[in-house]
Amino acid sequence: MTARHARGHRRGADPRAVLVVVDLQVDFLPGGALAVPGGNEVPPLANRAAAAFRNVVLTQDWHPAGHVSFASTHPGRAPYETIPLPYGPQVLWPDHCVQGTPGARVSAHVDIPHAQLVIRKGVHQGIDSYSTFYEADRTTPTGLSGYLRDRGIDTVYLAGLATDFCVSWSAVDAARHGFDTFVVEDACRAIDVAGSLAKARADMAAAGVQMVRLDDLLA
Ligand code: VGL
Ligand code: ZN
Repeated sequence: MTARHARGHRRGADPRAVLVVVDLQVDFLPGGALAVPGGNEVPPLANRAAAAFRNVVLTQDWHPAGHVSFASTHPGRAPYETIPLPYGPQVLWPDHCVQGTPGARVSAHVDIPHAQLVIRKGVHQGIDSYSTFYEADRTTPTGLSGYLRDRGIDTVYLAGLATDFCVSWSAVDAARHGFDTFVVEDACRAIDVAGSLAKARADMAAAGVQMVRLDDLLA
C-alpha cells in the first residue's frame, strides 16, 4: 500500500486514484436476468463512495446475442454449469446484458453524474470478460489500463457486482498490472456459485488486493 493511501484519508480526492463501479446494470439487480442477491443494496453505496472520488469509471457487461457465456448458446447445457473453452473453464449463464437491451442499461438507481468513462466488456462473441482490464483469455485488453495510465492514475478502488466474478477478476488484473488495488468490500455483493466467492477471496489476497470498508474510505 502506498503511504499516500495508508492513512485512509481523503483517498478519493487523490487525482491519482479512481473508483471503478462495476456492472450496476438492470440484469444484475433483483428482477433481472442474472440477479445478484442483495444487488439492490449496492447502488446507494456506490453513489456514496463515488461522491468522494474525483475520478470514477463505470463498467457495463455488454454481450452480443448468442454470446459464448450464455447457456442458451450451447445445446443441452443449463445455466451455472461449467464447460471447457479454449481459454479455460467457463461458467454458463442465463442470457444477460445483451447489447442495447433494457437489461443491459446502467441501473436508474446509479447517480454518478461525474463518471468520466463507461467501459463495455464481454463484447466479443467467443470470449467472456469478467475483468474490466483483460478478457477471459487474459490477453485481450479492454483498454482501461492504458486509459488510467495516460491519466496518471496508479490506484484503483472497486465496488459493484459481482464480488466473485467481475469485481474480483478486475481487482486481480489491476493488481497484477501494477495498480495499488482496493476492493470496497461492503459495497459489493456476490453470486457464489460452486465455491466462487471463497476462490475469489483467495485469488484477491494472493494478488495483493486489499479490502477496505466504505466508512473507512469516507473517513
Ligand atoms: C458477471 C457473470 C456473468 C459479473 C458478468 O458482472 O460479475 N457475472 N457476467
Ligand atoms: Zn456477462
